[in-house]
Amino acid sequence: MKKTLSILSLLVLIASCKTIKPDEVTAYANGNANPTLTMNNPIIKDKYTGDPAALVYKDKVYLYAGHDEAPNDFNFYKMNEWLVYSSSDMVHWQEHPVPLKVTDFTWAKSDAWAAQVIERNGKFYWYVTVSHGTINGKAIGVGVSDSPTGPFKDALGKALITNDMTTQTKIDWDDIDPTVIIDDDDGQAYLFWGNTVCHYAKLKANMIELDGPIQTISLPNYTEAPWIHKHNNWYYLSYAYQFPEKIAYAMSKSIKGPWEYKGILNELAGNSNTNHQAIIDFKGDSYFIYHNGGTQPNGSSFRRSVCVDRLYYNEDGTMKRVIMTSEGITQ
Ligand code: FUB
Repeated sequence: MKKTLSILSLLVLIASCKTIKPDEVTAYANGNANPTLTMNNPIIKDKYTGDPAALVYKDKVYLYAGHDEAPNDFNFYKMNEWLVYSSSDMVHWQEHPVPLKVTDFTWAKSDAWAAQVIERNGKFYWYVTVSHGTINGKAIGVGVSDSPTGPFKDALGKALITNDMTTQTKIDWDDIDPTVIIDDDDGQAYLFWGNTVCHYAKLKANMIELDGPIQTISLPNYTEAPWIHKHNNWYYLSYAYQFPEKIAYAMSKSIKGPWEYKGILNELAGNSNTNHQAIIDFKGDSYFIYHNGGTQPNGSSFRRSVCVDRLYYNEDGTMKRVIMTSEGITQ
């Protein structure tokens, strides 16, 4: 009798159990009554995108990225053009027509690598990495437009930076990854760039000529992808650290340094040996924009996807370690 009761209780228990699908298990486990999870990362789901840079202009954010076009069986970068998206809320992104390609620079031969756009006096300057057609190595060119969404054209008709202008390292891909800032203290513009060596130089007010010598900054385990930004009177120089890359950063009270190393800001990004960050403030919040290789099933170091997460500062101006999420920015 006792045995029959136990079997009956077991049958009642099984009958009352709801079948929960894996997604729902995750949602319920997070205390979320709604089984539909919002996955806003990556923010662009129909194309592979890498090397994000962002510009806050008026009441929008413009996101610029390289288009990763490598076929699934090709294990290196295949990048011919840059893309632009805009958003008013960091959640919804609008794609604009392709604004710039390597072929817009007649002196360049390939490789739409990392780039950044800045506005000055109503014009938009896009500093881009490409491979030079006749001078061995990577080079930096400048595109210009009257609109943040382009179309952009070559502002100079030649490269701004070529490999033969920097001699600290023998590699021919050290002149990549430009980042640019106009110091709001005095209006002086600066260009930072480099792989292995972090270079910087002043730019003239016309934004298409250097204004003085190329200088270097020593940073621990510097690899590439510098991003220069200012927040509450501190200058921040974040960069890709080691390889595979984490993102680390240094701070200074002057754009000319000295730079004080502050540690790791972001850990390795999933399934990508690069991480490439952009950092902005927008409508009172701070954001960390980066790429990973997390798109399934073919995402990788050469088929990357741009993601956004929140960035937080401590009282002393240091930045808290970024927490990369699948949810991304939800409101
Ligand atoms: O996208 C090509 C290169 O990969 C970039 O220039 C680097 O920063 C790394 O993200």
